[in-house]
Parts: sequence; structure tokens; C-alpha cells
Amino acid sequence: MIWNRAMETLPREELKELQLRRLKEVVARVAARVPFYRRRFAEVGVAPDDIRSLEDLPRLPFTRKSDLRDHYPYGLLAVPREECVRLHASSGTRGKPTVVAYTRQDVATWAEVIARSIGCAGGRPGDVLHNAYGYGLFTGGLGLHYGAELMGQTVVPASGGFTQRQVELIVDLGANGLCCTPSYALQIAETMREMGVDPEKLALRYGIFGAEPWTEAMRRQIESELHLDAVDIYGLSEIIGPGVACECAEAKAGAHIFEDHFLPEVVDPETGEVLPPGATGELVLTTLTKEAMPLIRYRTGDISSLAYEPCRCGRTTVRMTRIVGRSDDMLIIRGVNVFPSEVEDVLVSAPELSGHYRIVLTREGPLDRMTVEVEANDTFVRRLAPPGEPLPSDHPALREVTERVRKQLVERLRVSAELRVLPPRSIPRPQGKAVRVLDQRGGVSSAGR
Ligand code: DLL
Repeated sequence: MIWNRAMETLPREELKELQLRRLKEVVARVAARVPFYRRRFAEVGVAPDDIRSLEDLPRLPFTRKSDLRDHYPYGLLAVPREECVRLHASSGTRGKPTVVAYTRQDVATWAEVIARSIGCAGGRPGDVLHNAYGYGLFTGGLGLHYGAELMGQTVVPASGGFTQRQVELIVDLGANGLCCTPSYALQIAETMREMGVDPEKLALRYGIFGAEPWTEAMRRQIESELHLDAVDIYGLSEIIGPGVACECAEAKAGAHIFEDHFLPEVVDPETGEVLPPGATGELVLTTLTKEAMPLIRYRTGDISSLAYEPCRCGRTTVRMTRIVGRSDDMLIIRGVNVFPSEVEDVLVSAPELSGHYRIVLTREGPLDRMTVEVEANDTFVRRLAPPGEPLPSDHPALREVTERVRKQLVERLRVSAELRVLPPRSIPRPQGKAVRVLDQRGGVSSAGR
């Protein structure tokens, strides 16, 4: 269903007028209230009155994650702290977390864009929504929660972890929709199999998955294992949380950005130059309506592209293609750029393997060495060994899969790689975002944040 037909199908000319009006307003507001922006605008020699059309947007300076860290915790607020009714934080891998704030109106805007997202996925008022995104400082849990309530759904605030209990709740309470990270969706599917639950007999119709990069191959796997329509939801704490954009179940071809609230651009990650529609680069977002912490031209670090072609669902908003990775996540292995999503694409297309994997990077003398560890799936393992027996590492079928997939990896990535196929459930399962990269060349990093 289209939750807000007026806004989601607004003719583009009218949408642009609305965006320009809101852009002028937010630029004037941050210039008046946030010393950081007043300074930055002065540095680049731009005044709020200089913004006369959307084409003037590139005259404004970028905002970076480091700016949020440098003004931790309240330095970028455009309202007194007392007017904020909620704080969230994203954990980050280094130093202090990034704190974000919401006024009462921001919380309402957030619920609105989430209701639109649930509508995109095929959700309806009256559905039971099982929400397994983490509740707490992470924006996933509470973000989806308020939007589902606004739509008039029955929300089950399951949060992460205790997967068997989650499965029981999905079965007993008759969940129609499931929200969690795509890697956790696979874990739920795996636990259902272990518990003898047949997903085909459940009331599940749709899943709203995001917070970490995933691939088309993974979508196919989740859809066939859980028997539902899986759509991609995108967002980041700095901009609002989940609900910046969501795919429609009709096309499943890129996430509709809720453009009356978030103004997107794609720029060259190196030069910052704005790229034309369709070109791949770093997504940059300006909040048009946020009150507590508006951000101008925020560098998301996420690599995507924008598609303005009309969508068959009837929405007129621009779509962003699946995030292929983060500009700061890109691995450089022996000088070659590698995104974990490319590795995942290859692994998930092998019928013998599960979607649980990690990339281990080590150094041998001056050379980087990449080992991809991936779990075999249960069906394949049952062919090789009786239940409970260890995986016979010299089994010809195992050797064949290992060599075949290793070759595919090398062809796709153009860098040498080792592959280790491990027994099911041997790779650690974090509760939130999947940790895809173990960089032992000099520290630990992750594909999510
Ligand atoms: O992950 C918000 C969220 C919650 C989105 C639930 C979707 C569902 P942060 O913790 O601030 O916020 O992390 C934001 O996660 O910049 C991307 O790198 C990544 N990310 C989020 N959604 C997607 C997605 C939430 N659909 C960071 N595909 C972002 C790929 C995603 N990456």
C-alpha cells in the first residue's frame, strides 16, 4: 500500500518546488542557530540567500562524520537540548560514539517515513509485525516500532537474540512481517529448520531487511527459505535512522528515497564532484525537515547510484540502488579494491554454501593474504556425513566445491584468495550487524558499523 499517496506520488516538478522551499528554510535555520554551520558557510563564502535553486546545492559545504565526533555530544544541535525528546547513538569502531537527537516532531517524521517503508514492503494496518532489530541506542528497533504503531500494526518488540524464542513468537503470534538484518533473517531461517518449523505454513508475507550491505543472491536465498517478499530498507542514525529509503515489493529494484524529507546527491568519493544520475559514487544526504540536528550535504560513506526512471509501483520518488559497500569499508588487497558484497555475491550463488561467511586478512611478509571462510549448508553436509559426525575435510565433493568457488572468487575479485568451507554454525553470529571482515594485518574492522 502507498501510505502517503500525496507525498509519495507527487509530480516531480512540485516535489522540486517543495524541496527548494525546505532547503532554503533549513539552510537559514542552521546558519542562524548552529555556530559550526555559520563558520563553514563563511569559509566557503556562501550565504543562505545564495540558495535560489536546487542547482545551488553543491555550493554548500559537506558535513562529515568527523564533524559529529568533533562536536560530541550536543555541538550540532539546532534547538535547545531540552527540546529533544530522544537520543540515539551509533557505536562506531573507533573512539566516541556518534550521538543524534530528535525533537517530538522529528520522532513523528521518523514514524511517518517508517510507515511509508512498511507500506512499500506490502505491510498493512492490522498486521502483526515481528521486530527483531535491536532496541536501545541503535535506531533499528525503536525506529521500526513507532512507524508500525503509527500504521496501526500490532508490533512484537522482540529485539535481537534468543533466536529459538523469536521463532516461537513468530509462529504463535502469527507474524505477517519480519524486521531484522538480512544476516539475522538467515539465522532465523536456520533455526526454523532446526526446530522443524515449516515457513510455508506461517502467516509471514514480507520482510524489511537492512542496516548492513546484502546482495540480490542473498535476497533470493532469504525469500526461498522464509517464503516472503524481502525488501531492502536503508538509513543511518545521523540522518534519522532506518526509513531514509525503502524498496517497494512491486519492483524490488532500488529503494525509494523519501525525498520530501531527505535530499540526495551522489558525488565522486575522491573529488567531491557531483555525479550525473545513474553514476555510482558516494551518497550525500541533506535533511530537509529535521529539527534537532539538521545536516547539510552529509557524506554517508555509502556507495550507490540514483535512478530517476518512473517505478511501476506508482511512486514518483528517486530510487537508490543497493549499497555496494562503504567508501571506508572498501578493502584494498594487494592494491585491488574489494567490497565484501562482491565476495558475498559469489558465495551465496553456490548451492552447497550458506550465507554465513567472513573474510580474514593476514600478511605474509610484504604480501596481503585473503582467506574467505564460509559455512557449508545443512543439506550439503547431510550428503557428506551422518548427523553429528565431523565434516570429512578430504571428501571429494567438499574439495570440488572449495576449488570451484575459489576459482569464481579469484575471477570476480581479480586477486588471489583462499577458501575454507567450514561446518554449519562455526562462524560467530553477532546479534546486530554481521561482522564480515577480520583484518589481522594490523587491527580489526567490520563491514557494518
Ligand atoms: O543501520 C539504521 C538502520 C536500521 C537501517 C535498520 C536499516 C534498518 P547506523 O547504525 O547508523 O543506522 O548505520 C548506518 O549502515 O551508513 C550503511 O553503511 C549501513 N546500512 C544501513 N542500511 C543499509 C542497507 C542503521 N539497506 C549504516 N544496505 C549506513 C546496506 C546499509 N547498508
